[in-house]
Amino acid sequence: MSERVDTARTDFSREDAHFKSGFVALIGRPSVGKSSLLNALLGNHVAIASKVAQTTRKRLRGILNEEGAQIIFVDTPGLHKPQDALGKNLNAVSLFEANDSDVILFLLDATKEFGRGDVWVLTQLAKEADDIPVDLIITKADATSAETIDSQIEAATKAFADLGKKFAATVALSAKEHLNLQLLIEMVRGQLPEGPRWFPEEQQVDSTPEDIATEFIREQVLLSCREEIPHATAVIVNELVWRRQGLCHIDARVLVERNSQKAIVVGKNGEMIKKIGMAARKSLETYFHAKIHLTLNVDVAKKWRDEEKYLRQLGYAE
Ligand SMILES: Nc1nc2c(ncn2[C@@H]2O[C@H](COP(=O)(O)OP(=O)(O)OP(=O)(O)O)[C@@H](O)[C@H]2O)c(=O)[nH]1
Ligand SMILES: [Mg+2]
Repeated sequence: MSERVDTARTDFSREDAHFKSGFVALIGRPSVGKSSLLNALLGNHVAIASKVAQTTRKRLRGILNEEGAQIIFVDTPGLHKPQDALGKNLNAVSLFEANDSDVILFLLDATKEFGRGDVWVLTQLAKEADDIPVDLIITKADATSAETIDSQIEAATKAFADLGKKFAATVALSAKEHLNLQLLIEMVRGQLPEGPRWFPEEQQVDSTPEDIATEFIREQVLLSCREEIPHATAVIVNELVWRRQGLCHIDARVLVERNSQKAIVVGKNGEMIKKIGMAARKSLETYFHAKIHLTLNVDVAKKWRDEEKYLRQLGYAE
């Protein structure tokens, strides 16, 4: 709770005696659709989403203001079997956020059979966040049948019951088709305690402009490159300066782990990095409503995923 008071709480006055507010953690295995759901709930592209597992590497708070309530949805990294120090840190972030929330949404992909990874996540929740209500959220309902959704609900409910727990509520939804999102908002609102407005009404996320730039550049690497490149890539923003109103200069470094990866990200005659830069600039211009001047360099940082020094510099370590 101390961190929340330091960084987020800006207005301690209650709007009225019955104002509702709280933190709602989006928890689940990689690629279940946590970040896509956050974007759909906020109606804006704030969190990066891709087919690659472990797209999200940092907590991201998205703030939804409703009449008489403020709901803070917290996007988290997918819980998975870690392969390196980065993976261990990502899991720790997700479990910390689950523990620090008022409501947990356990997201289950309707298109992937309920499995051991999901049971592991539920076990962690039963252990680490024992006293917090957990809702079952079936995602990607647009991409499967009603029967499959029912069997997913049945499997997850049984697995949670085997741990002596019960979901507080269940919703099947689609971020892609905006199906049942309002239902989710109403349901969560009913589960929140009375509390203050934690963030000013005009604030939509708790990320800095540098965080947004880092992520939007990394998103384009994930969308443009395959195989091991997405996992081996990190981005550092060296400089973000507003030259004047409506014109921002961003200088950033794309880190990869090997020379061979650098050759792929740079591409023949620099074509790949040019494509990545152009696409990132476009999405940053949409987000910031400004003209963006972006310079990108690609550097090799050997084994950065296991190097405490890099993990700290990238904000992936405690
Ligand atoms: N059909 C369909 N696809 C979806 C939906 N939501 C997300 N996806 C797809 O699922 C993939 C993973 O989505 P993300 O939102 O990045 O998943 P995540 O849970 O945040 O993944 P990590 O950050 O890696 O843990 C992407 O290719 C999305 O386009 C949905 O409602 N319907
Ligand atoms: Mg994500």
